[in-house]
Amino acid sequence: MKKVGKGLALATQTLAIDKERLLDWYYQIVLIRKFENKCDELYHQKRITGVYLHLYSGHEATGVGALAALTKDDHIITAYRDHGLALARGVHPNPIMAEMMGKRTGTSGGKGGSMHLASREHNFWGGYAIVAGHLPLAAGIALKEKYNETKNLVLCFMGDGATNNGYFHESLNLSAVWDLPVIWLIENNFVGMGTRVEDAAGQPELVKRAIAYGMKEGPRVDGQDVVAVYNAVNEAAEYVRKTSKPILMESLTYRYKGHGVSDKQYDAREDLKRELDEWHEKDPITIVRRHLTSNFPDIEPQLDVLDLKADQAVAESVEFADNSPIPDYNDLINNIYV
Ligand SMILES: Cc1ncc(C[n+]2csc(CCOP(=O)(O)OP(=O)(O)O)c2C)c(N)n1
Repeated sequence: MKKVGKGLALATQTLAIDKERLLDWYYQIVLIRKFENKCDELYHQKRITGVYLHLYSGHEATGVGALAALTKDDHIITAYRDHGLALARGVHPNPIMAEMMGKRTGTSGGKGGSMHLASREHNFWGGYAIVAGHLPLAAGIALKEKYNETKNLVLCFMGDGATNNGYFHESLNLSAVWDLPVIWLIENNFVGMGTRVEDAAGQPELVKRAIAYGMKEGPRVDGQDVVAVYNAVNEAAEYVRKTSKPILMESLTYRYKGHGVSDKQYDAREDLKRELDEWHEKDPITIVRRHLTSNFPDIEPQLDVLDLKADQAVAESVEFADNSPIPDYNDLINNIYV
């Protein structure tokens, strides 16, 4: 498996043959960034409501690179930082924005909101607010695929904070005992709410936990570089499909907007401001742009067009959500099992 840095050598070869793909990744990363910025704005205008709004800004390369390595029959499940992954999976921005604004046309009819995006037709199973609560579900979906003798796998994203929850132990252990086809992907942004990884984990190199479960230890990949992430997840997926065994891997990334958009840590702490500035220098957009401009010298105008296209998609999603009805009483009592 490739570690941070090494992936880039291979990445450059991939680039030369796949300009269109790289352009598509650029568009997706920019779309997620712009979508999240708009959500931030709408939240502060109280047009998106709810206790929290967790943005994927900063993590975009991890989501886009990882999902590009899957087939449409594979499954994705994640925690509450889920908007970017829904977009990267190809869910249309309109129903995502409508869900954010609690509208009937949203992915969950407006009843899930920001933390519970899901789309059955995309095998995108959410969107969970209970830290690590989705890990047993990932194992269950993988068990179903194994039982049906398919080659489909489950890609389960989680934050570093999830690795200290009992569900993590139970799910990873069982997946190793039962040889379940899961990629357990830790998005390590180095902090869970306000707790640093090194203050919460005896082994801060989280991927090493795999050893305890007799599971393959995957790479710690540079999560800011879409190509490195794609290559690493692609390789992990090949391993899982070939062996029907799980793998644990880690993507090193950073959340730009704090835990949620009301998080004021960055206003109060100079050290965090410096840390944030350092991560901005390794921004996913800068890196993917660099891949493109260094390989294709005349590409800039095409990137400008994609920027504009992303602006339009976001504006259209807000218009769609604004013009959508709110759920009515029947929607409220629908899908309730007694
Ligand atoms: C079981 C449980 N415990 C505590 C919380 C409160 N909580 C919400 S998010 C969070 C931090 C999780 O951090 P991490 O998994 O690293 O994800 P990140 O926010 O960094 O993406 C905590 C403790 C919760 N939602 N569920």
